[in-house]
Amino acid sequence: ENTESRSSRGALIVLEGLDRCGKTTQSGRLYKYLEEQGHSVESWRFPDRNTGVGQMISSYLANKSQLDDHAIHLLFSANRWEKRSLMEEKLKSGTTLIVDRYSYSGVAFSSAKGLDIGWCTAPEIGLLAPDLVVYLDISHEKAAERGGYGDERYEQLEFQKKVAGSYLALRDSSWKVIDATLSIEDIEKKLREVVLDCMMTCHKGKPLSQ
Ligand code: T5A
Ligand code: NA
Repeated sequence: ENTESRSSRGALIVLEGLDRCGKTTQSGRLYKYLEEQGHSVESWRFPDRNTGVGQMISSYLANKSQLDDHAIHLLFSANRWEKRSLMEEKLKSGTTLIVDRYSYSGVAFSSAKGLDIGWCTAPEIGLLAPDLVVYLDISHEKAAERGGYGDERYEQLEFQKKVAGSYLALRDSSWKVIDATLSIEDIEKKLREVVLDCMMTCHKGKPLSQ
């Protein structure tokens, strides 16, 4: 029984990028594809606006409340912590999770405000480590042209430029970078390739880590 659960765990797949890079579009398509292929899969996103903490975040993003930069950073992190045990349960029971934003968003957006990177990273320690991070790469100028930014707090050209710089500093060789200016179908195809590859590695028994 042990061996079975070990060899059939799901993969933790994270999509990252600037606002409007296409994460929601691609998560939806990937979810549909994997489900049709018969995989056990769920589509998640952070912030998860459905929890109590998530509602505070949502109100802050909509400029309906003000919070100190450190306080909102910790709320974003708490929002991931409140989902951690469910996340572990799902992965161990064999469900693959496609997650739209995770810890890297937390660090990239807060450090773009000038907060210390070490301070930003500390509350993320102990959360589950992604098996795959896919960065949908687009310039802040091109992203801004898409459907226009709404009223949310971070949807501003100058700020997104800083966020792009933070992501660049965080990126490592394990990230898969996909050109987010390609057609939706081309991105989808590339995404499937890296995801199926990652799922295979997890099936073969790659341990879940923190
Ligand atoms: N945040 C988040 C933090 O500060 N700390 C944290 O810890 C976390 C988790 C909310 C904000 O919170 C910040 C980051 C964010 O600023 P959110 O609710 O996920 O995060 O909001 P966004 O990520 O900004 O969501 P968006 O909907 O703006 O962007 P998506 O999901 O990346 O893009 P998507 O798929 O909705 O597409 C945007 C538009 O582009 C078109 C789509 O049709 C749509 O109109 N599009 C394309 N057009 C041309 N070519 C393509 N390939 C296209 N793909 C999509
Ligand atoms: Na989104």
